[in-house]
Amino acid sequence: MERVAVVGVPMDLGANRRGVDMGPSALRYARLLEQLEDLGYTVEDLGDVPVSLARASRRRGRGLAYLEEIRAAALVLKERLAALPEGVFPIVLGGDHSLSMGSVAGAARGRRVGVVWVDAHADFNTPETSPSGNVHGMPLAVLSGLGHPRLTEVFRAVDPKDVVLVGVRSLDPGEKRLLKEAGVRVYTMHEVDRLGVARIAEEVLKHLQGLPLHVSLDADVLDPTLAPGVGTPVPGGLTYREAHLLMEILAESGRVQSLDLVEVNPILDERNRTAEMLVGLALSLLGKRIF
Ligand code: EXY
Ligand code: MN
Ligand code: MN
Ligand code: MN
Repeated sequence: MERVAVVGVPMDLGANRRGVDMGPSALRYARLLEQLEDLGYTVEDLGDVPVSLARASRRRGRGLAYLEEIRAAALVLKERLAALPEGVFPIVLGGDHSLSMGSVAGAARGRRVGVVWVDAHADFNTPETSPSGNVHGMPLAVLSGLGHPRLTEVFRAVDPKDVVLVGVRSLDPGEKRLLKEAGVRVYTMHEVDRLGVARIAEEVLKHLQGLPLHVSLDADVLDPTLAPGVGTPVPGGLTYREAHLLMEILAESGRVQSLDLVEVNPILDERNRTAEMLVGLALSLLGKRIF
C-alpha cells in the first residue's frame, strides 16, 4: 500500500480521565504525517470526526457514561473508513479506545479480519462486568458481539476467535471469564517474558493465517516509564525494543491494513514523549527499517 489516510477522533468520553481528546493533536505534532511521507507514502489528513464535548456534570450510576455520544462519533468514524478507496491504509488517532469500535468495523467493511489488540487491558468488559462504567473498557467485547445492544447492533464486526491480545496485565474478574468463554487468544506479559515478542508475533500471524489484519495500539501497553501520558497506567509493560520488534514482524507479513493509535493523554505526558513513542511504532509497522 502506498496511500495512507489519517483520521483523528478527539474523544475522551469513554475514558476515566479527561485529556485524551488532545491525543490527535499530539500525534500530529509528533510529525506522524511528515515521517510517513519521508518513508515514501502519499498521506492525506482527513481531519477529525466530530465528537460531543463532555459535560461538566457527568451523570454516572446506572447507565454507561456517554453511551450515545460515543456511539455517534464511532459511527461517523466507521462510515468514513468504510468509504475509503480499496488499498488506502487508515491510521486512526485517538482519543480513548472506545473509538476502535468504529475503526475496526469500518476497516472490516463486513469482511472477515483478524484483530491484534496491543494493550495493558483487554477492553472486554460488558455493562454487567465493568467495574467503572467507562466505555473504553468495552470496545473489544462490543466488536465481538458482547455488550450493550445499542453498540453491538452497529459495531459487531469480528469473530472473537480472530482476535489476539498482546501485552495484557490488568483484567477484571468478569472480563477474564468472558475472554475464556469467547475463545480470544491472550498473550499477557507473562507470555511476553517467557516466550519473547518474536515468538509471540509468529504465533499471532499463524493463528490469524490468511486474514487481513487490524492493529489497535493502546499507548498504555508500553511501560509507563516510557509512556507516562496515559490515563490508566499499569506497571510492567512492553519495552521500547519489544514494542518495535512486534511492529516490525507484523509489518513483514504484509497483511496489516489498518491501525489505531489510542489513549495518548498529553496532559499527563512529559514533553510529548508518549505521542512520539506511538508515532515511532506506527512507522515500524508501516515498514521503516534501520538498514
Ligand atoms: N478494565 C478497566 C475498566 O473496564 O474500567 C480499565 C479499562 C481501561 C481501558 C483502557 C485504556 O485500555
Ligand atoms: Mn501541527
Ligand atoms: Mn485499551
Ligand atoms: Mn489500555
